[in-house]
Amino acid sequence: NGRHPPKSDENPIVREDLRTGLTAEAIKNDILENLVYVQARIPKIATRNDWYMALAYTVRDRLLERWGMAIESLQQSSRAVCYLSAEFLPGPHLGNAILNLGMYEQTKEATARLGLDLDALISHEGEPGLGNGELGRLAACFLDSLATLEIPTIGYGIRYEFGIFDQEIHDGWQREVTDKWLAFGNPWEIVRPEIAYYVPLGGYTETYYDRLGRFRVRWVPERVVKGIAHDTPIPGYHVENVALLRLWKSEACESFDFQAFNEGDYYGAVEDKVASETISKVLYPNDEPIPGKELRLSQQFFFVSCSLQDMIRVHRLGGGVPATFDRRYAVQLNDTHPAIAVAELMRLLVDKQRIDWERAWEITRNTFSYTNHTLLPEALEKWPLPLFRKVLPRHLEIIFEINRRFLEDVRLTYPGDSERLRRLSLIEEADDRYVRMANLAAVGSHAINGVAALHTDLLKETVMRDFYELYPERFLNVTNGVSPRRWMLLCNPGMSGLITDAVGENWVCNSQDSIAGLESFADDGAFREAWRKVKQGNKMELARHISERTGIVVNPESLFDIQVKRIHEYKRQHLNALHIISLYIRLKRTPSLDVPPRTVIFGGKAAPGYARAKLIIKFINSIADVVNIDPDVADRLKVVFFPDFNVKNGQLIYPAADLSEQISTAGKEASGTGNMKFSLNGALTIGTLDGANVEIREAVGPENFLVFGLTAREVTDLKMRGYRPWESYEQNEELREIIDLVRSGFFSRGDRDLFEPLVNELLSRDEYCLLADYPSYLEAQEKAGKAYLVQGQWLRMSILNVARMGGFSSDRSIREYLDHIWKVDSLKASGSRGNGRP
Ligand code: GL9
Repeated sequence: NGRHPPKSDENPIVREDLRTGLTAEAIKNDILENLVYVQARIPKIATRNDWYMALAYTVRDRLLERWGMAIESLQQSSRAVCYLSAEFLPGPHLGNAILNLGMYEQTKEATARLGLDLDALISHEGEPGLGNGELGRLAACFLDSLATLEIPTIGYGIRYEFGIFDQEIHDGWQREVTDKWLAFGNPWEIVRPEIAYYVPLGGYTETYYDRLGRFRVRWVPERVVKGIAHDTPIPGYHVENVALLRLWKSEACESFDFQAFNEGDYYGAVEDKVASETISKVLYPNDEPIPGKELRLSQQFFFVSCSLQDMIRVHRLGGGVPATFDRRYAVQLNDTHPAIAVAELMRLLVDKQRIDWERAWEITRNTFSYTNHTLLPEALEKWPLPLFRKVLPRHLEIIFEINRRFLEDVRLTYPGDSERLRRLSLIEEADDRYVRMANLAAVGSHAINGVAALHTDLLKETVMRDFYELYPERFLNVTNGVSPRRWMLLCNPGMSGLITDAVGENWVCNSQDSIAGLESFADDGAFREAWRKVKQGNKMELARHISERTGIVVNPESLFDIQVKRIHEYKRQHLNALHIISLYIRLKRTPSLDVPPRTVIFGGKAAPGYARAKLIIKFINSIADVVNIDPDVADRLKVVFFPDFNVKNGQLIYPAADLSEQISTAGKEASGTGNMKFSLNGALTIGTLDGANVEIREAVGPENFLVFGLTAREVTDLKMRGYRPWESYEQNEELREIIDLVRSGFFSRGDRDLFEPLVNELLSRDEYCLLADYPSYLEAQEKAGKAYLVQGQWLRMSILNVARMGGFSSDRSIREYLDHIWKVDSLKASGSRGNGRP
């Protein structure tokens, strides 16, 4: 089927051999072999997990040869991309790898010959939850695109033993359950004990004179841990290239302190081992204040130091010297989490490689670029100075020196402007002193970007305004994107098939130009009908899972109105909930109401320490409990909270949506990528002019997008004037009725106190302007309902959404990073950029 055309004979790899061939027979034989020789099972007693593992190893076998080649080209390439991120959310690997390798049909045949169902094996796989949400998922989409565009790439991160918690719902409340993604082993990773680095922590610094009589500083750490590489290949789509995901696990340098052991202190002897392993033990859930968490700072430094040492080693293997480090690597800082890299590279170059400060600083700035992912003030990382000094005494000195030189320049640019100096400083000097990581990242990078046009504008106007005025040439926007492989081809085979039939298969890699060809089918009756059937099938599949997971039976003919994302007040799941109550009241009061039946579906985790977000989950489930059993609205309104939203569940949910809820307070959501996944899968968006919604609306056309609410500017103005939310309550009769109903205990079995914290916030402060946006939200919802009743028109809008979403492919984002920031060539290009000098 042309999925994986064999390359010409210059390709040194012969893939069609007995062991790793791509014929059904070769695949079948390898599965059997792996079952016996890796999984140690015979077919007769093999469980589904055994077969899954055998198949995973079979696919991995086919990845490894490509990987060997990729490593080689990485060492030979002129410049490589290193993506430093504390979070990666790759999702299940098996289905994606099979698609990207172009071996789906053959594998289906091979498993069938063994009496196995391929799709069941694919859905058996769990996922590495090594991230909180979109920031980690974006990193995974970027690796997919980098591999597909044949860019030499390493993603560096942490191999958390426990990723993001699993979410269970009990009595409507979220319960966190420890994630055990490694419990059955991980067939996708390869441990590389020989690739290990020492990472110092704590202690103090001292000065000395070296053999040449030069004045030097050395760091005498309190302890040293070892980081060990765990590698996972990330295949590109229908190319030989794979990206390398290299995650660091921490271990003790010596598992045993033999001196302590010999003195009879057995427990003391293993103490160091335990403390060392703690560093990569667990992912921090975000949305909770982090300052003061020494372990978090240690994690950040740990993975950054291992990664930079690794880059230096690989560079040296290729014959490079430290002074040309910046020509070899473009290193992206994914938010401020890896920002300590700026000081660490300076330390490695100055203290270890003995390069002079000015030259080291030039190399550092040429190497790094920084992406900001949020404007929320509570997410801007800063570390209390005493804590920072305790963990990283040498880095504090280096940061002081960077700051001294930096502020000297600022003083020359803005003589006498001490206020500005105070704001730009890497050190916050309030009652307590802090190290400001965003400032460190900004000073140490040659490029700074936001993740959607509006976000980048606001970044320049607000949190990074002083830096923008100082270095306007460093700022640019790169709007996020999502991989059309995972978020269409893999998760929505029905719709993918229709698209390919209509425009050919080029859209998978070249979405922007190719998928636009769908437009001409928007008015084609037969095509619309096929489109409807596919969506309907996806909805039935989701309905089946909903009933399995929650016991709630939903009507697949109803409008699937879906909001899935982390639970946060700024994302306003409770605004959606207010609309449900309004619809409920209207339906009870006017049974003849001309609205389509609706199923409102939620999914998302709340940070364990974020009480109000957890209360929002309880609020949604409490409304569901009342609505779902009320015979007056049976079959017309259902509410579902789908537990444990993650990548795997997302692959089931996005393709089944009719309406996508993107309703954050304008100015708060940096970009959003869920908004893209929904629209790409044929859902209409109801949304505010926030983040990438603005650009999605422009792309799909305002007539195919349901916009509502205040703009970012209007929100700011409203707050400046003095926002009085209780006036909305007093003036809007329906809103008053809804809020009074909640307060009466109607949704909480008579308990009037349960939701008081939510209601109180809305009436007194309403930080996120729910009540201000309520009337226009309701209006947009009414419009959505009416539009859904005219099925032909709705299908037309759905098709046009997909046809016009090609620009939101992560391939487009990555091309922009490559052209404007990284200046790295594709392995397939002849390469005019040559040595990639930035
Ligand atoms: C986020 C933003 O909130 C999103 O709007 C954005 O799409 C992503 C990726 O750029 O980054 N920033 C951030 O801290 N998170 C984001 O999702 N948080 C999580 O990952 C939970």
